[in-house]
Amino acid sequence: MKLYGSKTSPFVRKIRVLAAEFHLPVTFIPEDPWAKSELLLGLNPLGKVPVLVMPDGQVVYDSLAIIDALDQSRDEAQRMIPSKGAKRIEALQWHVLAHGLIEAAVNRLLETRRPDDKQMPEMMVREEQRFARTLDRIEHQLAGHPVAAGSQPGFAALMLGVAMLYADFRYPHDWRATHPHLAGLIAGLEERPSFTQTGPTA
Ligand SMILES: N[C@@H](CCC(=O)N[C@@H](CS)C(=O)NCC(=O)O)C(=O)O
Repeated sequence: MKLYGSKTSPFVRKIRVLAAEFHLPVTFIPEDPWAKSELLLGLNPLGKVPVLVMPDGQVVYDSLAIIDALDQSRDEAQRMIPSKGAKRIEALQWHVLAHGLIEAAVNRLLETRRPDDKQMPEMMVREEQRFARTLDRIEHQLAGHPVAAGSQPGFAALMLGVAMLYADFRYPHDWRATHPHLAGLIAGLEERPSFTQTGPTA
């Protein structure tokens, strides 16, 4: 399978990390989504990465759809997202929280990149508040309900790891001191090959 994406995109990194952790046969092909190449627009009219091309040529875009496609290619017992029931909802909700953190950090970054006279500080504050609220909720949930303990980090830990390491990269602030359960959950992930091989400067 071929995965088109940029090294700095956290949406792409979600897929690369999962592919490495779960030994999925995914080949990474660099593609700058801002250049809007004919290739990218032909694959995905939204002009965004990640895009996955499956062995039979089927094209999948949007990171969650890609995660689902990869998951469906595995035995049911090995799935990252259980196929039904409360556990499925729980896994998807963890994904939503991690993905929402990424979106907030990306939106904040894009606002900082607009020309000075076009920036809207209230938009940055809005994203920072969204980020902070979500972190607090995650910390609260982890305090009462630890996820993915053990030597093999689970889906929630990996997705939150991608989100928080992206924050360290593009929105650095001291969230660890105030969110120790989250800090503990993702501690050490950055040393795993799935993370060292997929970082923005790897
Ligand atoms: N919901 C999409 C978001 C993907 C996305 O926004 N990717 C960014 C890269 S970080 C992109 O391609 N941006 C180009 C653009 O917005 O034109 C997903 O989860 O895959």
